[in-house]
Amino acid sequence: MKITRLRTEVVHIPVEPPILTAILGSIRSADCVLTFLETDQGLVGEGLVFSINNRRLKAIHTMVEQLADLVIGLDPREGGALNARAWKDLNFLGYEGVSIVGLAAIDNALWDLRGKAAGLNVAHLIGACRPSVPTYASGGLWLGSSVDELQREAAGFVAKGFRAVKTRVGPTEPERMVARVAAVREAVGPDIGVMVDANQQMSVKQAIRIGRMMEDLNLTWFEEPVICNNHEGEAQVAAALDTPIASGETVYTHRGVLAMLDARCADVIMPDLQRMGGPTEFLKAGHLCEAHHIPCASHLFPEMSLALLAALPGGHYLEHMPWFEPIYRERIELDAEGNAIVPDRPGWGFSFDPVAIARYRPT
Ligand code: SMN
Ligand code: MG
Repeated sequence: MKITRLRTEVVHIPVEPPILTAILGSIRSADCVLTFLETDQGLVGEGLVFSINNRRLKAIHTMVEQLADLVIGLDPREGGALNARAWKDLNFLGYEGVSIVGLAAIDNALWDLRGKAAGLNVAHLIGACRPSVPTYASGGLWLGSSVDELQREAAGFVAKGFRAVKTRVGPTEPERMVARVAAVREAVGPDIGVMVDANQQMSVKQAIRIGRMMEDLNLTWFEEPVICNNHEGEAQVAAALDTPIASGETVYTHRGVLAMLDARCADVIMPDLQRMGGPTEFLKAGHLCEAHHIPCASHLFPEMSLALLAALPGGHYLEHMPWFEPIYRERIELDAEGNAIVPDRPGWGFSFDPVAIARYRPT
């Protein structure tokens, strides 16, 4: 089998109502470059990368298309050759940013194709460690919600079957911030996991102070307390608190994860599939985490990350963010314990819906 063509589609998926975040302000849309790898046997591999509010999407789109020559002519059974070629090719531009996001789009589609060619879900192609993966509801509990709304939303997630939820903390005085998190804990009770994401907005001292104020809330983790490139600062926060520190969504490739592990700056690492550069690198990062006894969670892209976390011995929580749901035919399903079930469908097991693509195509 040979890959004969790389095709892309752009979709503009509204996030409604818009979300307020500490780092990016208002989020109004998730804009994706969908990537299709066509073959001489009729099989098609699918992957996506995205940007928020359509920022720099053209640059990403162009990069994906510019990298097509790395994959055209490749036999999907020799998919590992993509990364070998990409490291040489991207040496000139660098191993972060748009070049790696472009690679991710292609590697995402290539792994889907490998699974489809074998008739196996990607998790089963690799060799799954478990049939389902713990997950948390992440598409809610934003900064714009009142305390009442936070409590209603949190209880709603539990009613839907989630056993963990993530809330965000933003630029308010510490007492108010902690009261909002305490309200979420109160709404879900003691048996549900609660994560808190600070989106890099605190100083080391603030993070330690606020982290200490939250210790009694029994959080599953406190995420990205300080700016993402301050691994030393993250390490100080991690050392000062009993609450686990999660970080990693903003670093690139397994090299970025390795630097975090070396710095001992997080108790949980949560690689982002597109910043990793696709599944090949995500898995490498996951194995490095295991070697360092650090659980590996995921950031966004639940429809693809699910298979990868299921296949990692140290696989941890899947972030359930519903932003991309509208363009998939299938939905992630939860089992009775609130874990996301690995589908018994080939490739990612989640496929793009052509009707939805047409609906969300920018005009
Ligand atoms: C997040 C992700 C994407 C946009 C805004 C915030 C957040 C998360 O850091 O972890 O979901
Ligand atoms: Mg985060």
